[in-house]
Amino acid sequence: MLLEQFNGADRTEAIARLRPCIDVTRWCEHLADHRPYGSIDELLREAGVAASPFTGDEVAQALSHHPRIGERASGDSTEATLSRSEQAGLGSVDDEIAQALAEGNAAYDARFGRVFLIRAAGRSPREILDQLTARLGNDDATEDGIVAEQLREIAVLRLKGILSP
Ligand code: 2AL
Repeated sequence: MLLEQFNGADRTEAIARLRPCIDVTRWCEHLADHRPYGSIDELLREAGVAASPFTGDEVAQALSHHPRIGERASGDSTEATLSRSEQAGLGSVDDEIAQALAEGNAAYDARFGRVFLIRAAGRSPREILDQLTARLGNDDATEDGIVAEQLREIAVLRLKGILSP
């Protein structure tokens, strides 16, 4: 979808286009209601503004859509396609890293009671594993801040992808 089309779409359509970036209604509505945008950069800036901060409930809602690191999203929704592309580098990791990621995911879930989330695009499996291991040592408040930031990064990257010609 081009920026012009996004600017001209009716509100419901614009919100539907944004939803696969992150399922936070307030964020989608904010971006739809601040149209028109003069450039993609302007839209991306506004996306950051609307994401700062996400509330705890918004984070929980958004996390429910993210498959675990190392798990391929199924289906052909926009959201699943984006997730598979972000996690493409994890498709052929060696057994040792795959096993360590699975164990790390389980440990994170036990420690924080939610899915471990990281912006996977642009990161190697080793870097993701190292971050997972390091973040297990965080206190709750630090980790809450990191998760919100990772969600923001994923949403902004997806938005960029959706609106690139
Ligand atoms: C994901 C995902 O699906 N895409 C991404 O960047 N990170 N999942 C996750 N648990 O971090």
